[in-house]
Amino acid sequence: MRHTLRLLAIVFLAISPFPVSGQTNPYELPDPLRMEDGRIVRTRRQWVNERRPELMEMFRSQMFGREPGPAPDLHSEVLEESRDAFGGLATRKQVKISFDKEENYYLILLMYIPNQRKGPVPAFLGANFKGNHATTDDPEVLMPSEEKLATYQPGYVVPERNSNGHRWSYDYILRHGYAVATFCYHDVDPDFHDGFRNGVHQLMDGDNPRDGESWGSIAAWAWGLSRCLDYLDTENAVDSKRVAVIGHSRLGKTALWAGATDQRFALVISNDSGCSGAAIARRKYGETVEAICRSFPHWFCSNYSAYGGKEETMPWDQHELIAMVAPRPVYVASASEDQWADPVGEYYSLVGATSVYNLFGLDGITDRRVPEIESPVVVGRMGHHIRGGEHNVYLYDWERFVSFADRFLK
Ligand code: GTR
Repeated sequence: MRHTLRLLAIVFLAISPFPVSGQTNPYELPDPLRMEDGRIVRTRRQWVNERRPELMEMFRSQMFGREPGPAPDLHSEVLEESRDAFGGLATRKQVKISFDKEENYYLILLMYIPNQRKGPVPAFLGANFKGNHATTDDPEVLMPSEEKLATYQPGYVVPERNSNGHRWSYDYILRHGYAVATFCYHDVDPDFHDGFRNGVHQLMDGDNPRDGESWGSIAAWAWGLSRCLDYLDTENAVDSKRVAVIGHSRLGKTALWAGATDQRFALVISNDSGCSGAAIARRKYGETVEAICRSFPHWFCSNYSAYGGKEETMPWDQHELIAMVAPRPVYVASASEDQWADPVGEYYSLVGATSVYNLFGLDGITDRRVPEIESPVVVGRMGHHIRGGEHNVYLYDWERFVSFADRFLK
């Protein structure tokens, strides 16, 4: 009887209208606290030792694939450093982080560290789409080298300087006392499907045959974020215990997976991550599992495509990816016109993860009425907003991320 009532309530809530569009079919979310054998998780210990590993195994084997261990020979070289960035506001540091001894595999990390600081500062770390030089008008930022470009997609056209500058509010972040670090995601794994011959797959897998659980590109980018954190651990000006991992869109999915696989990240932010990120798959609203696997098969392990059109058979849903961040702070941001990413479904992931935060004695978001546009919500260690406008990252988003991080990383 109790079960029937709960089911009716879920069905009713799933089909009720909300201020941001996104009506969908009835569905029932898997209970993050229910073990595969039916037992209900009642203690943090059970979550940490039993249920979380079970879910991680699910995400690894069915969705992102199994990421390898650390890089065989991680080392770094400072290519350029200056205290004069942005008129003296920050120190700019451009570091080559190599994964192997021969330096065949590396990324270039662009870092800005506020000059006004008393000790190590907290930081935001996120991959970028178009290259470090495209995140700013700072003319000293290195362009991608010919050697690197040769590994990118054939015909790749180098974006102009500052062409994605609006997404990186460096000035604002630095003035609020945070360092910020970014690298181009193609450096780790070029974003095109060549059968995993390129990028770090080749380095870490060699000629090992791939199977349904082999890691895809999102797992590779997340692995790259972890390697940057390895490096930040050696960087005195940054406190590697206070690093927020952040990403937009496919890199928002990546940030969530990095936050799940690497619990050293102190805070996790997904911006417009949508399908296979924060959005509930069972809603099948906007981008679906089938659509994403058709367009971007290389982002995932090949087992994932079996759930296309059959989301209700998934033994998990995306609220459990959010739950994997618990008890650390998590922020999910959406944009009102970004219906492809399903803002309503992104919000419901937070609601769905709350029971896990509760287990840690923390509050979470429980209100099923989706907040109005630009009415940010913070409950316990969960934050959320829907910016008015398109799929993108703007200063408005960074203002929210910084104010959320101020609560936990300062
Ligand atoms: C879209 C894709 C989304 C999102 C986006 C992006 O084409 O359908 O899942 O990741 O790309 O990364 O910009």
